[in-house]
Amino acid sequence: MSAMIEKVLIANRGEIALRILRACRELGIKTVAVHSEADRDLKHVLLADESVCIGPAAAMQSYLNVPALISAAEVTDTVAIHPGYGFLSENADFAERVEKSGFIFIGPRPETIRLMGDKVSAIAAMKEAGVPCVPGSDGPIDDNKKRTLELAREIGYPIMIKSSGGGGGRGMRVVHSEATLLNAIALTKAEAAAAFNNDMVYMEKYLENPRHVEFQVLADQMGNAIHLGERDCSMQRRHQKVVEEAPAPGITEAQRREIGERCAAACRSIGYRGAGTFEFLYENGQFYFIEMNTRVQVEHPVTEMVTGVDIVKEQILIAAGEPLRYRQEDIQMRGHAIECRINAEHPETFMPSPGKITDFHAPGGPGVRIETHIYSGYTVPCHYDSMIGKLITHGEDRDSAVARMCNALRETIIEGIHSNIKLQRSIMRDGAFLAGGTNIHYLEKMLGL
Ligand code: MV4
Repeated sequence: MSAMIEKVLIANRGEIALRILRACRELGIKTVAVHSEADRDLKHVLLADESVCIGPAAAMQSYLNVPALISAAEVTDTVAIHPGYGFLSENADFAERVEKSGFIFIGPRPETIRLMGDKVSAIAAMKEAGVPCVPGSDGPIDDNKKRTLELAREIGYPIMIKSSGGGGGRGMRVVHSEATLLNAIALTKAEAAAAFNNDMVYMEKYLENPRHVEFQVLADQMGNAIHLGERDCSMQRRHQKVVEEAPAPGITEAQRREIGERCAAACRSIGYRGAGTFEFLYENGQFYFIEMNTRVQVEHPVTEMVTGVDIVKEQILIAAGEPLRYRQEDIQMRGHAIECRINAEHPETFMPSPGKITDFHAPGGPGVRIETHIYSGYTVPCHYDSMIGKLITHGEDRDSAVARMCNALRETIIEGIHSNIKLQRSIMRDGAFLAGGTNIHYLEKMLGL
């Protein structure tokens, strides 16, 4: 048994900060909350053993302020820093600064974050490790225009141009024919240079109607790695996931074992550490790797509900140097889980709807889980993401998880601000959603966009 981490600094806010605080409490670890001037009333700040104000409301001056975070860790005698998701969670320079300052970064090694942050190097590493990828340029597009046109013809149109420094939907362009290819590459390169300070771009076959299916992995520091099955996150609008579920409808146990084992093997081959997610496009029964996320994800609870594994606790135990507590054969998927993201947003315009929550009533009952930091009287600040919580239900099968979600959404009362609860209720009653297996374009079509 390695020395347990005595104190964790939570370098995040909102529901995930509360989720991390709860995992620390279960492990008997002291917590330090850091918060901006706009976030003094966050629930996890009130619950933490210690709290430090790290700067003004603007994220650039608080949650993204590396010197302020390192100082907060120093003055509180912090042992480890949990970055949550968003903010600095996938910033290799931050992870490096954390480690160079003598703290444990609860996440992968900085070099791994850097490898996966660069999509060209991530795809090369995954292809080498035996993970199936999208047919494409297998590297950056160079100045050889003749070779580029040949390559595109071999891949076949439509083609997608992607920025190596992008990801998550930023810096990409679809090309339908040879006539517009070189111009599209030049435009994407110029945008990438401006947005990511990196003009490297690559090509992939454009998949027209895929689903977004992702695999959760855990890897310890002794070289053990397992997968926790997959999630379907196809229900999205403008690259913002709206509903997630586990398992993905229609995926067979054989496919899960095959792709999951390839992801776990890839983790072993690159010396991955911590929790991670392999993102795939799934079309016509085939999986195509597109990106890897090196953080805990918003939608991790659906995997927790079907596997019984506490992913955030495992992240902390792995960072403490513990060996994985599960072998692959210990992992069984039980039933079905669905997550509805709850956003403070206008139902028609999807514009953020910050303000004071005058009344809040949480749902409950068997198989109902809520992850939120809101309470009656809490004011949602305008400075951050509009997601204020997540409703997760679990049932013995998909229909029962959906039925529990319908009930939970009906019971939920949030007064004083607008929310997307009505939208979530309409998704839960939608025929195509109920049938399962809708693709990444479905929600936008359903909304008439
Ligand atoms: C693609 C694609 C189709 N073909 N790549 C968008 C986010 C980024 N992670 C990758 N994305 C896509 N890559 C190929 N070769 C379609 C998308 C895509 C998408 C992917 C997942 C979830 C939602 C999406 C919405 C639009 C486009």
